This record gives sequence, C-alpha cells and structure tokens, in this order.
Amino acid sequence: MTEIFEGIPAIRYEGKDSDNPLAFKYYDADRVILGKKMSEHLPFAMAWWHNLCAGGTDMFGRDTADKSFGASEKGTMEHARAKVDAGFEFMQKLGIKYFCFHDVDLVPEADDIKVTNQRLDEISDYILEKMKGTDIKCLWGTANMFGNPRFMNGAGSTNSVDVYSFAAAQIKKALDLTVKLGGRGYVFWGGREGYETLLNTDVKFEQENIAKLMHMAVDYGRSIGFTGDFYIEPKPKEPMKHQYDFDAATAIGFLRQYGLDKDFKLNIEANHATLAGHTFQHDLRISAINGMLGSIDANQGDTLLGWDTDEFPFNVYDATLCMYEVLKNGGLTGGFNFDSKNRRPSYTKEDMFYAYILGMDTFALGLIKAAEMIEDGRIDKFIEEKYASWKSELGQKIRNNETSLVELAKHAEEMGAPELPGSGRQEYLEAVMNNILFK
Ligand code: XUL
Ligand code: CO
Repeated sequence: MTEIFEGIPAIRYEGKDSDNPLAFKYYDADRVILGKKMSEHLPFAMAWWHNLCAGGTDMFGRDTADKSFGASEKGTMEHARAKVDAGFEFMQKLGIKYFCFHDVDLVPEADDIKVTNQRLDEISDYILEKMKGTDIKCLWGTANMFGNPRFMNGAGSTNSVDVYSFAAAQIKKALDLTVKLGGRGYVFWGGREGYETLLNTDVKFEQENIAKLMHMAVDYGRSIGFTGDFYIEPKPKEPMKHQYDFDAATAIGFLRQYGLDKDFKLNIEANHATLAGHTFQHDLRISAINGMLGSIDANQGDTLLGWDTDEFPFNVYDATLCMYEVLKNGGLTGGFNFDSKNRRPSYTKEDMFYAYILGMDTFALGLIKAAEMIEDGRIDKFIEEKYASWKSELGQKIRNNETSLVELAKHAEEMGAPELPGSGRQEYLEAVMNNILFK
C-alpha cells in the first residue's frame, strides 16, 4: 500500500515544551485524568466529509486543496477507495479511533438508489477490511438529506411523498451501514427541515411527518440490531431561515412531544449553539440536565461572522467549559466528532494534520483544566452556598411540594422586606477559572 501522507510520521505526545508542529503538546492518550485515560474521556472522530471530501470550495471560489489522494478521476469508485485509504492512514497516524460519515461522502451518488446502494455495499466491505487489525470504528452514520435538489423542500418535512420515500430509503441504507461498521449512533441533522416563509408552509403537518420518519427509523434500526442512540443535531438556521431543531431545548421538546425521547439523545455542535445565540456550554447543560447529552460535534464559530464557519476548536475557555459539562455528565455515550474544516488557504496535507493536532490538543487541555476546576472545588462550593437558603425548613417544603401561595404569602407578610439574595460573584468566579487555567 503506498503511503498517501508521505513524510508525515505517526503523531506522538511530546509535551508542552516541544516545538515540533507534528506532535501533541497536551493530548497524551494514556494519561489518567479523574481515574480514566484521556483516550477514553475523548473518543475523537474524523468527519469523512470535511477531511476527505471538501477541498475548500466556497460561494466565491473553487477548491484549493487536492483531495484526490492519488485517484486518477474524482467522483469515481477508485476515488472512493482512495479516500478510504487516506482516511485510515490519517486516523492511524493521529491515533483517532472513530469516524463519522454521510452516505454520499463514501461513494458518488447515482440517480438510481439501487446503484448507489451497490456502491455503498462495495465501499463498506472495503472499510470493514481496513478496520481489521485496527481498533477504528464508526462513531455515527447519517444520510445526507439536504444536498440533492430533491430535498429543496425538506426530507421528512417535504411536500412530496416520493421524496419522503426516497429519504426513508436513504435512512434505511445508512442505518444498515452504521450497524455494519459498528456505529455507536445515528444522526439526524435537519438542514432542510424548516422553512423560509409561512406563506407556503404547514408547520404542524411537516413536524408530524418528521416525527413519523424518525419513528420508522427507530423501528427499523432496532429490528436490525442497532442498540446505539439516535441523535438530533440542533441548528437554528443555515441553510434554512427557520430550522425546526433550533437548539437543544427545542429539540428536546419535539422528541418528548412525539414520544421519541427514549431512543434519541442530542449531538451538540459548538458552532450551531452559538448560531442559536447560546454558548456551547449552555446547549450542553440543557442536554445534560434532561439526560440527553449524547455526542458532540467539536468545532467553533467566529463571532464576527454570522454563519457556520466550522473552524477547528482553538478556544481553550470554551473547550474547558465543554469538558466541565461532559465530566459532570459522567462522559458521553458518543464522542467528539471534528465537524471542522481547514481554512481555505490551509490547503496542504500538513495542514490537515495541524488542524487535528490543534483540535485534539485543545480538547485535551480542556479536559485537564476542567478536571482541575472540579478538583479545586471553589466553583462547586460557591454554587452550593448560593442556594443554601433552600436547606431551611421552608425551602424544603417548597422543594417537596408541601406548601402553597397562601403559606408563602403569610411568610412574606411576617418577614417584611427580604434581604438581598447575595452576590452572584461572577468576576470572582471568572478569576478562579483564570487562576486554574494559567497556573
Ligand atoms: C451541518 C452539520 C452536518 C451534520 C451532519 O451544519 O453540522 O455536517 O453534522 O449532517
Ligand atoms: Co455537525
């Protein structure tokens, strides 16, 4: 087998004093943090689409990066196999144990789904062969139900029964592949499930149909032995103006309304949370407290740009606050998928590695620092003390639903004006975080 990333060695941990750009400074797979190896805390995944397919094309210009990986023609099965070779060499050199895929990332799509499915059978056999002798597996699979023009009015939310059936067929096949490749999860990202104007849209009808498609996916998945989690990946907008899975809270409400909450969790993407006007940490917390934090699409946005820039995570504050939520959640059933792409001028093979090293080191630092925040205890102590008045007899009565507005009003009348509730101490707590980050 010819080496595709020639000249790039296996990436090793060299520590924070190393200046080797092809080495980890913080990600030390075997280092134990809070009783678990870093590699277990951080099941990283490679996103097939950004890493192996996307060459930098944007609305104003074509590819800058050559992702042919030695194939003579792109969009062929020869190219599909070259991407598998490149992907496995890439993951092995970085020590990444998982990958995520859309059906059409793996093979060129034909007009006839039977032909596409044959190609998917062939490529998944090849992937299985490559998996042998490695511990690489699929983290999650999904069907691309947004790229093809047929999905212009949505997939589960489409007005066309034929398009809906086509989406069903793609989901069925993507589930088959996910199970075949040992996937932990199956994702629904509803890029076209939404609307531009209510003048042409029956929202209730569309949402009911999305739920029906998800129920059919659960029934089929369980019937073929898929025991993992289904995920909704919330995103408020882009490409649609209003997307139904706006944020974690909206998606949780939808899952509960339609009885899908036992089989589904959420796949939270940092840049989607910020597009919804939240912090990444907010959507993680909302998922976690509802028992629905399943997996993470690791990336970051740019506050100066209003779209999904899918940058490799570099912001250590955000990564630390993310890992704080993940540790408090007892980990993830899914993992950390780098749904991230190189900037367009970072077009070389080395850049592909620098990007993953940046992302993995950022989350490793986040893990180290989040564990220190928990061990330090000052933040937990503050929160415990902040709510101390609830330990009183009256506080306990409220918590246990043993009181009434009448009783509370009587208490208020007897006490006169209550004292101020105590400082929120935000600046003190931010200083604690800085103290831990930079000690
Ligand atoms: C798009 C996005 C998708 C999903 C999978 O913003 O995040 O790549 O992760 O369809
Ligand atoms: Co994503």
